[in-house]
Amino acid sequence: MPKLELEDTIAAIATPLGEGGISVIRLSGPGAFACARPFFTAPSPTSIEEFPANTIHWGKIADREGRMVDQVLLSVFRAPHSYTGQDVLEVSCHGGLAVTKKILGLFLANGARHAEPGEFTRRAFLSGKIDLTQAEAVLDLIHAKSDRSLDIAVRQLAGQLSRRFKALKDLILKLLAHLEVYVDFPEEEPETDVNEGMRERFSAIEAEMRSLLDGFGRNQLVREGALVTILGKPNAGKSSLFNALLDRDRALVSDIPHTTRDHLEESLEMGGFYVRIRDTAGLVPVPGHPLERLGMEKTLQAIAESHLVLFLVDGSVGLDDDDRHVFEKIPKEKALLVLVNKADLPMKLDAAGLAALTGGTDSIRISTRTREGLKELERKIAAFLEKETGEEGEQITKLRHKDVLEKARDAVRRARETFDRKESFELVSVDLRDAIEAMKELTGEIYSEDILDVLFSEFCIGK
Ligand SMILES: Nc1nc2c(ncn2[C@@H]2O[C@H](COP(=O)(O)OP(=O)(O)O)[C@@H](O)[C@H]2O)c(=O)[nH]1
Ligand SMILES: [Mg+2]
Repeated sequence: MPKLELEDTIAAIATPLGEGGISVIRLSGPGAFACARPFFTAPSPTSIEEFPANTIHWGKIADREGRMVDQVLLSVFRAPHSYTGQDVLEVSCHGGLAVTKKILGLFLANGARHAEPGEFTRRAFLSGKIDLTQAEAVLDLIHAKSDRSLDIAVRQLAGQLSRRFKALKDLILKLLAHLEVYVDFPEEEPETDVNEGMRERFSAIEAEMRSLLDGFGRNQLVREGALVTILGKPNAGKSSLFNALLDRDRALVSDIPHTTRDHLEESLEMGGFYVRIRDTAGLVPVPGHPLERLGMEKTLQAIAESHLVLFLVDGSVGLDDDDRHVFEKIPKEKALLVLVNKADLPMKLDAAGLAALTGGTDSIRISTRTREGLKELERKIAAFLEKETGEEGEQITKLRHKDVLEKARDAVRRARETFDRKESFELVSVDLRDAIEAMKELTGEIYSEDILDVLFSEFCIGK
């Protein structure tokens, strides 16, 4: 049934719509060459249908009436050696809106259908060029906002995560094969060491599933960004720090307390990580203005959501009850960095008092004015994220992976429990087969149209 989807020829603009150096219009399908032929002329007399695979040709695109549209480069790919696994043509024209749309229009008027979002990648999947986790990696690669995310997407696209899934599936298959020997010969009572061997296989499978599932939260941190919140009493310099980290004047800074009412959030890259940094309204024991109270509620919410809190104190004044009040609002288990700001001014802060308040947490001296200590702060934030996300192996990246893997895990658990109760191996193998089915869903060996529709609807047109 899905093969039908591959029978027509699709076309789309593959570059962002707007003005730029070049734009690319992509054609894929059995009719790609026939579709472009009437419009493209090259200086050589060869017809485009004879152009060899993996070649690029300079030429002109003209409409049916022979009016020149643009000078272009035509890239030629032939099935199965193309992105989609089909015949593919890519026209690189000058990057203007009118010219790009005009060329697409010519193709659409000559038999091509406008591609759906992600349809080129969907075809790559349907023709077996990539599996489902690799298709998902294409999207992650496009959306990657930091070196870290990019790295994960590239490895997943290269098939590393799929290999880990396949290895896990093989472990389950082997266990099943082992069991079935005894299903076929029920009179053979397994020896104790055989039982022991099977128990070990169960543990290995369950451990691998746990490890994959554990990676999900860490990976989310890498992809969606770590939330880092700046906290401190009014006038500590939170907004100044926010601006200094962003390297621009994003938040209003003034020596009037409570200048910041709402919290602001901006993202930046720090040590290869995608970080969402938040400036907050100062917390005071007794809010004066109603807006102040609202601002503080938002600050409390920001603390709860944060992965890391930057507790900022003003070193040019002594530690006071306002600082203590702010510190009390930080839950004990929150990851924390203590910053002493305004290091460019004479220090009045009592270091021992600060250490007593923060339970001996090391502090970093900074000045948002001279930028002293900011590099060290960025290093510390990156080191924290390094530790949180871990370096090891491939990780699952999608909610879909997590859901399907949990389904497989539950099936394996049921199988193991049946096995432990010494019930018939036939019952054990029923659950193991369910686990294998779930593993096949993970890589897309089995899939439904609905799953593909959801996955590819997130893509842009032309990808
Ligand atoms: N000397 C000095 N003044 C600073 C520094 N950081 C902030 N300030 C000043 O402290 C005041 C309060 O800053 P602001 O960022 O609005 O504080 P917030 O209320 O915590 O957001 C402003 O007048 C800033 O110019 C610093 O590192 N050194
Ligand atoms: Mg502020």
